[in-house]
Amino acid sequence: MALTHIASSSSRSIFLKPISTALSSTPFLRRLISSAADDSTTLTIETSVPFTAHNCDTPSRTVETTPKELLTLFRDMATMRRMEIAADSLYKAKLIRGFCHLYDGQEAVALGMEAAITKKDCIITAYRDHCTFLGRGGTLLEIFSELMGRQAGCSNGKGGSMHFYKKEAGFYGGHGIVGAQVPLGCGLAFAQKYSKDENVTFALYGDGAANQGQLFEALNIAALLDLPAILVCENNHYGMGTAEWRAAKSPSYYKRGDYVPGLKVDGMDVFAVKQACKFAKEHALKNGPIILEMDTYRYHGHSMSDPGSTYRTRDEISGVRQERDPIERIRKLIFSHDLATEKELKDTEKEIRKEVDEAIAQAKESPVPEPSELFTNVHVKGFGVESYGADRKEVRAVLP
Ligand SMILES: Cc1ncc(C[n+]2csc(CCOP(=O)(O)OP(=O)(O)O)c2C)c(N)n1
Ligand SMILES: [Mg+2]
Repeated sequence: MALTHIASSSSRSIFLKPISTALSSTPFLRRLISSAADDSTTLTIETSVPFTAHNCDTPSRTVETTPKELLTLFRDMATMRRMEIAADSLYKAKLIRGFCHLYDGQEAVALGMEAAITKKDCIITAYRDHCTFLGRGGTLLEIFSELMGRQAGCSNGKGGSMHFYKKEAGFYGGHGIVGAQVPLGCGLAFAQKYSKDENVTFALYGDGAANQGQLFEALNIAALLDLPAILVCENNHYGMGTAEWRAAKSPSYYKRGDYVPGLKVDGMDVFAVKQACKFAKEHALKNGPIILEMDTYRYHGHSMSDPGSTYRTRDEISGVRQERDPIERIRKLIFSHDLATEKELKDTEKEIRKEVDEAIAQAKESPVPEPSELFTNVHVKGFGVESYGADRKEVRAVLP
């Protein structure tokens, strides 16, 4: 790995920025400002492994970053990790009910993508959506409130774990039907192309969803119309308890678009993800759709009802933690560039834990939705002709 030398520790000036405005800067963080390299210092990092391409060039393995970005990525990733661990505990305490799918292990995908794009680009994903929402600027309070079904949640406590949205930041959910978000994402890309706004849509789906027919139908139309659609297959190697090799004749998901180019990316390396997403955005604006296969891993079971250890070995899970963990990779980079000490990063993690606990306490104060809310946001009352009555023979028309 090629790592550049940076300025001496006496000139360090780093501020570990919180992931969202919800996280306040604290005295401890101000102490971290005191470290090396101003923002203009450029660090050159090489991605963990080369990219593998299908019908396109490969992006360079050399990625530029700054001390500030490295430290911010550490903080943001550690926040995501802590948030998901806390959600696990809240679920076990029965404060979160229903479906709940955690993202720990996959954080580098959400953050690397975010680092390459703007909030005018759109993201749409499946039900494993907590960290994507945080990456788009959502707050811990909105997340924990939504998870616990409280009014302060991002969907007013009516959506729950699988239905997070932040339309003003280009986040279109949060979808429970496997694969359904991909055609919707292509629709968003259609709107972007139609309005000539030079933005793209990232539609994320899993290795299980990759075998669905609707994905290929949407891809065909997207390719015919050269839509700026980037299909991101988060290959965590399992669809519920089914290993990829049992479900897919070809698990080379980056090649599955046939006539659509694709890239295989180390999804545990946030800089590889960033580089690939930058490359894909440029490609999509010029040429139309592209597939990115992110090689990643989920530490938790599929959802909270799955212990996650019956269809894979504990050694496999601990092996990934030891060899490929996205947070540990950044921690090592920070040390090798002398940007923070072990203690400073540990203290940052402690501080994050406190922020998460405070958000949970605040979320618990938020009331559950009013009973009358049961009947809102279900259907939009539309215009048109409606038939009603026992035999549906009576007709009523509502004109605009
Ligand atoms: C149309 C449809 N079929 C089945 C399910 C049940 N189901 C939920 S998640 C899932 C597995 C999806 O795996 P993958 O696409 O790899 O995503 P991951 O959970 O690994 O992120 C299945 C079969 C569903 N929600 N929708
Ligand atoms: Mg999967």
